[in-house]
Amino acid sequence: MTEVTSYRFSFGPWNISEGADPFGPEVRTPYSLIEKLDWYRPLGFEGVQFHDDDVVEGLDDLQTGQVTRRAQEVRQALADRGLVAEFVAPRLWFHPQTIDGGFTANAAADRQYALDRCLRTIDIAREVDTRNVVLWLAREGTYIRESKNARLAYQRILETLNRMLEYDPEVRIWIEPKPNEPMDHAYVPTIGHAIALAYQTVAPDRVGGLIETAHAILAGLDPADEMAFALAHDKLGSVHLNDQNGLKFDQDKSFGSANLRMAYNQVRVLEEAGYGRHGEFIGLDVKVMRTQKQPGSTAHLTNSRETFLHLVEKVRSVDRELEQKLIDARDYEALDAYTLRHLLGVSDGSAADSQLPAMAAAGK
Ligand code: XUL
Ligand code: MN
Repeated sequence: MTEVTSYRFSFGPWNISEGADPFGPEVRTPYSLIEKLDWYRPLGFEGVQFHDDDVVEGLDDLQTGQVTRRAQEVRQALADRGLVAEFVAPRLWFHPQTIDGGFTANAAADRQYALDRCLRTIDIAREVDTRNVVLWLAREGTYIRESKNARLAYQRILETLNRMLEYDPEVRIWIEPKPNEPMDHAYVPTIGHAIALAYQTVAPDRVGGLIETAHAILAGLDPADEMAFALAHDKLGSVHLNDQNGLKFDQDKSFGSANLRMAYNQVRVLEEAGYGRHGEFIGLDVKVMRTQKQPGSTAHLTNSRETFLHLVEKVRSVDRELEQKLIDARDYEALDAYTLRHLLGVSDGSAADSQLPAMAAAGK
């Protein structure tokens, strides 16, 4: 009998947000971290994704002992609620010393700040009981290419990865690629870049990727194929499922909201690869619409989770024999029509529902 994956879900506290955008202020009042943690289980989530300062607010101004104590409080708050920390990510884009980037900043002192901050992130991760650190390389890029030496930049990113891996022999690093925003052009724009870097490090087995749907679309790529590439290398640490309507600002729409078929294919790739069977999470990096009123602050999370689960059912109920027949007959038009009908729920999956498979079988 084939094993059935029982999926576990995660999100980050930043996914319950107040609606500020570059053109307007907050439209909802904030919830505390503890209020947010109280919601995870009732909403169907078990994993918490953190930025380092989600765990320890203002950590740059604190002594090591204070950071440790605060992280331990959060660890207890997770345990009290039956939650686990999935990963911690250094927020390397807010501090004045990250204006020109972190690992690739032109000033040596700024690069040192970024490395020190990442080592602190590792300490925090271990305190909240996870080995996983995510690197979204927000400002590792340029507004104008003449401002940095790109070859040197990649070497500096590699050097920092190595320093992190050496600092803690247990830590795992998942690079979250994104091609742009806030930078014009970012280094490490795709999972291919991330995995090439992983193989170059001193500990390739401990470096992988986290793929976000919207980021792949912004790179002009198919998120399902990006995930498949990482899975083929056994390097998909986690995912940030969401959606994105074309090439514009990073939208973090609810999963499936812009392109249901693309969402289906992401679920299909994950399900077919057995993703999730070793505890990997289905992470959702979604943002509620600015128009949503206070009580609807978490609707995007439950909606995305439900959409994912409905799509799992779609993947599991596909008529694989029919698909194979159509593939063998090279009748991809019929395969396309069958897929759409299946997603629309207007077919029970049998060939009798459509003339197209019959025509394919007859070689017409
Ligand atoms: C940015 C983004 C981040 C990372 C975590 O676009 O997706 O929230 O997921 O740092
Ligand atoms: Mn993300």
